[in-house]
Amino acid sequence: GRLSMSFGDRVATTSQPLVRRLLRLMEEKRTNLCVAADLGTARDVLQLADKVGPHICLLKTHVDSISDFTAEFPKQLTELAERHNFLICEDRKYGDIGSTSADQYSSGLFSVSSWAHLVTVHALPGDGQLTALSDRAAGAERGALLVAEMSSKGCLVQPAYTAAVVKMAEAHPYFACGFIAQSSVSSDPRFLVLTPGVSLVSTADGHGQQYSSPERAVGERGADVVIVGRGVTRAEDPAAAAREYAQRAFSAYLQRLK
Ligand code: 6AU
Repeated sequence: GRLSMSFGDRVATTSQPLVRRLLRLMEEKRTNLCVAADLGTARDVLQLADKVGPHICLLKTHVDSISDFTAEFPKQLTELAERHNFLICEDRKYGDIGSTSADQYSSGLFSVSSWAHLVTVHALPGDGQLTALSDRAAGAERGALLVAEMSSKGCLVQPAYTAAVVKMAEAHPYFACGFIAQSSVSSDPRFLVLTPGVSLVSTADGHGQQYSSPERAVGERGADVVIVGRGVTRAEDPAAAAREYAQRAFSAYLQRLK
């Protein structure tokens, strides 16, 4: 299953182009780190992306938190992604009826479908969102990560919900690329499991976030990719911090293969 296979060997198990691309990239670049670039201005996000770019497989944005967003921002971010060889995930957590989510995805100020390889989606409303978003992707290499579990204290998700989210992904493998989760929710090698709530400096943030280490996330809980925000963005040297998280997460992955 997923946990005992290398990223490279998993490429052949799926025809989803984006999953194939990301697995290859992770294998070749030897990184399974996603940095959550949660900063308030376009310049700060772009500067961070340039610094951490060499160490990451994926950069995650919350584009609606950027105070000075213009269409220039995704253009420049895409250039950095190409230069440093990483993919982009907009963490929008869509959670409405398919028609509404699809409009939010493909139009409005942010026009997310035109630049984000991946987006996060809450499965709660049912699978109409996946078909609607996928339609709007209009043939581009696009995909979704389904939120199967959350890192926050008091999260209402129950095991039966998580199991249903996994079933939904299994029914939509052309667009569902994997999960945001805290445990090994699926052993299917086609799906990526990404785990947020990873930090080497904090255990909580005072607003419900709960942290564990990269070793714990990858080795014990079965993450493929660790997502690190403030552990990197608030470090004195974000590039050095990203390098350290990447090395530790990738070592834990190699250890898992033994
Ligand atoms: O490392 P942090 O706490 O600074 O940032 C964690 C990042 C944030 C959250 O919006 C996101 O990960 N996140 C998610 C995602 C990725 O969907 C789910 C979750 O359960 N917990 C979580 O923190 O950008």
